[in-house]
Amino acid sequence: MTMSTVLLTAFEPFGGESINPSWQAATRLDGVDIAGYRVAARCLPCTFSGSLNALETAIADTRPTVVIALGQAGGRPDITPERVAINWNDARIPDNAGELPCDTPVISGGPNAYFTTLPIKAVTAALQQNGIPASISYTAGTFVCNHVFYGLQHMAARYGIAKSGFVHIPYLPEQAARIKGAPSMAETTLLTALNIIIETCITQEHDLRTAGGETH
Ligand code: PCA
Repeated sequence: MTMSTVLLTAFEPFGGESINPSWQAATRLDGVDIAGYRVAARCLPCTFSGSLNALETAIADTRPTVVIALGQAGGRPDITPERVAINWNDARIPDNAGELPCDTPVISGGPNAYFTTLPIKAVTAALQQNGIPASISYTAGTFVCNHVFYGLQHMAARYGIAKSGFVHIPYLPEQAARIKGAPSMAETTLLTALNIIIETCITQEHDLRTAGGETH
């Protein structure tokens, strides 16, 4: 019997950085088995025009049951599983192809938004219980990460993906060292976190119903 696959996507560096923590961590899990699943890690270009084609190719190649897309959220202090992807592109900085879309849809005619189908409250609780700072985020921004998250949710049903979503991660210490006051998370902690995230997404059938959310 062939093993089911968890596809872990991450991004190449962008915005003048020379590394992206999402790929630094994800690449180390390529080919690893977690909770009876095989992890396939793929790096996506940080471009509006190329990221969704690359994602679709990765999905077609690996035929995953679960897809967890990762990206860098520089300035966030903790790991943030995302709740919602919106059908909106609005770039503050050029992407890696120099594109700067302003107020365009990710997919013309698509629904305004998609929710994650990952058990993000269970993921957040599991991370916290293991001493790793985490909180749910209610915006993945309007740059390439949101673009990929929206596109992923849009294609999930077509490819028989049971659970999919997006998780933002902080800077690595070597990135934060160049920006006064910037928070960061060590790569070893990130790797522990990714193992917990993957295992929880595989094993948790229904999300927890615990109080959370934001008041502002
Ligand atoms: N973070 C960016 C795009 C690529 C990445 O890692 C974002 O949050 O949109």
